[in-house]
Amino acid sequence: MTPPSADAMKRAAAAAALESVAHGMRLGLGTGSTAAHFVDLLGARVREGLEVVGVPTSERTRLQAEKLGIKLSTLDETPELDLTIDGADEFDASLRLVKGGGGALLREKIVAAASKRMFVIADATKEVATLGAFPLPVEIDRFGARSTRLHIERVARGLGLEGPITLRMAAPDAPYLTDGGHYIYDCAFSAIDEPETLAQRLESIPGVVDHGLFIGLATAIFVAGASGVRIIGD
Ligand code: ABF
Repeated sequence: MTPPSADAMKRAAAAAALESVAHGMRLGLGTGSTAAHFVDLLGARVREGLEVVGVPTSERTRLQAEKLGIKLSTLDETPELDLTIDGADEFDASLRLVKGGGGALLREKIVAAASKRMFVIADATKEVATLGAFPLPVEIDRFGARSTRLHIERVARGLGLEGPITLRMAAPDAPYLTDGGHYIYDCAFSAIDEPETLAQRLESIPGVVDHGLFIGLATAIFVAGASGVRIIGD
């Protein structure tokens, strides 16, 4: 039997998480190709009569959900959510995540923090023993970007972390800008042995807006592999 494609696994994880969505829920809608599967499947359920309200974590997701006829809101109108469903770039067995490869980390974290529960949907290739193989995105204010980078380097060195720190580019001469108008440094640290400490130290740098370490936010991870979907947590 041919193993399922990564895309089929992403959709399977999304479908499994969708089973927990109930009538009347206020949902955080994640960003990325796995979250897009969830939004697509949710749209089908909404067409069948399911009533929910969604708060999108990016303009991309907002456009997709709008086209599918999913009722949308904002955190200003709906500041507390029941459940957020989002993808991740990496996760470990302690439900710690690296997110932000798609550039939506700040809104993703704000929405997740506003939710009672956060379900992560992912294919099994994203499970790691130690976070950090995926370069950690750090979102920074454009003002003083080079000074902020020096601070990040110092913090990293203090924790024995090495590896290139690269300004994310949208084009050869144009830095990538997040929905909030910030830059992203992708930090290829390889193995982050103390994610909690790194998170705290990055948060203490004035120019850092946020980082892609999500700790204590995910309540369950739906991991789709060749033999089906496994749930970590909850
Ligand atoms: C978002 O999408 C991000 O935080 C993460 O970077 C990315 C995962 O993308 P994909 O589902 O396409 O692998 O959830």
